[in-house]
Amino acid sequence: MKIVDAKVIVCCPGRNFVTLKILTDQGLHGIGDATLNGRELAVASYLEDHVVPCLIGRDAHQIEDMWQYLYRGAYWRRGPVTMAAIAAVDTALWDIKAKAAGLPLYQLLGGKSRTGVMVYCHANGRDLEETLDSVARHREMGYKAIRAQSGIPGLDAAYGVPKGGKFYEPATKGLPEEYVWATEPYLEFAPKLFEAIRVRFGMDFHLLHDAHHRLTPIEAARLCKSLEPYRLFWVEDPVPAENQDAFRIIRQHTVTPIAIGEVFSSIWDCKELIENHLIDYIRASVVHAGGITHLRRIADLASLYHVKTGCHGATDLSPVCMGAALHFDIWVPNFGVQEHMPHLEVSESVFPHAYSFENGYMTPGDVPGHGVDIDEALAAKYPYERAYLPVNRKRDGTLCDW
Ligand code: KDG
Ligand code: MG
Repeated sequence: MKIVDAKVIVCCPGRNFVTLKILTDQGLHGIGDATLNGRELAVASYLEDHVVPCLIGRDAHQIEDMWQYLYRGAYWRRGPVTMAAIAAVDTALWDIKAKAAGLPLYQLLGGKSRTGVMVYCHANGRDLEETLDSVARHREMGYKAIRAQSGIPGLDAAYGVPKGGKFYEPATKGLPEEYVWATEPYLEFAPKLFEAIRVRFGMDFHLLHDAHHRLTPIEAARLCKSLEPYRLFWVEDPVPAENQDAFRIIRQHTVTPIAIGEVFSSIWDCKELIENHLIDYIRASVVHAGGITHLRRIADLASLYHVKTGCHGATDLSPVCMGAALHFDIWVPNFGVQEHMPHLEVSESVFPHAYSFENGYMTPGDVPGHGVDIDEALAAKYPYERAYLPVNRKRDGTLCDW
């Protein structure tokens, strides 16, 4: 089955998405997500200018060879732009292969290991009371796992908290917004938040929290230790992951499970963390870690060390990524949890999909392929709009991690 065309579709139905559509001589097409939040056009150009010309005429069934060709053949390996582009090709080819077989994608991976994919939602509020209300609402919706983020007394902005009662969306249109961050009030407030949640709602559901790369190792150790009584499912991204020895310090102080990896683009980013038992969950995603082919390799390594998966699933990962992730999740033996941040209705209308949510679990659906498509005519009505993630400064103006 030959690839006859491939196009890169950039659209902004509520937020920016980059989608690769591969067409074959047998009339089948497949799509893959290539969205890199705030740097979308870099991946679009990488695909359009450098990858698409190499795809035409090649056999759409040769997924592994194509992956190696794009990874090794580039010479310049890894990195978020390259790996998102490879991921898009890989996801589209898995979609095509599954459609050709007349099977849902998870069947090609080895079938279902579970009946549903436990997903965690985002409960958030501008203060403790609003966050408690949000936890209550999400429990009523059936979620078994809830990530809680709250506004912090003394700070105007905190990660994961929407502004003006709107839906939380990290990127904003125009140039990057600048926020002020201080670690001290956060470390004081976080245990109070989780104590209040456990006192009001009890212990029989999973609680998660994202520190979003903002702490030093010893601060992260303090946070995780202070949260131990509230039995978190995980604390995510306690420190940035460039210096991975930092995780040893956290481990020496606490038994709170650690999750990391949404910014990772390959197995080499997490190899040492996994092999040294420094993390409990790996958050690499289909779109940012080289597609199904590479994510499967990461999960297999992780399984040797009791590390489970917890794929990133914020709204900047398109419904195409969500669909592919759910096929991966329902198969992967060492599954932990999947992040679920529902897309805006307008985004969903551009990407019709077969996946669904019920009572805390999601399922990928049973249509051939990964079950997500793109309505190109509708997508064309929402052209790209420049948008960036925010940046953070300390109170004295020093730039720090967002
Ligand atoms: O583009 C960045 C977002 O995907 C990220 O900030 C979301 O940290 C995030 C999460 O855990 O979903
Ligand atoms: Mg995160």
